[in-house]
Amino acid sequence: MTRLIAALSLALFAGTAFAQTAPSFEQADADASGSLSLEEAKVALPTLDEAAIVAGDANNDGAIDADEYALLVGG
Ligand SMILES: [Ca+2]
Ligand SMILES: [Ca+2]
Repeated sequence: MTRLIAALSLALFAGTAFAQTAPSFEQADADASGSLSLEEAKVALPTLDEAAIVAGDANNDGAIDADEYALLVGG
């Protein structure tokens, strides 16, 4: 019974995390610079840690552009 409850809690938690909608790229780009700084990306995607965001910077320019953001949000 305890295991069932644990499994249900986990399923509920995963469902909640999955249901969270990420802000649009425009909303995430707080200073409207056309790209997201690491700080902007961290605010927009609080479920991702810094390493995940840095990994999402596919072209390594230190910022998350719209395409990179879409991949981060989608993946
Ligand atoms: Ca920005
Ligand atoms: Ca980039």
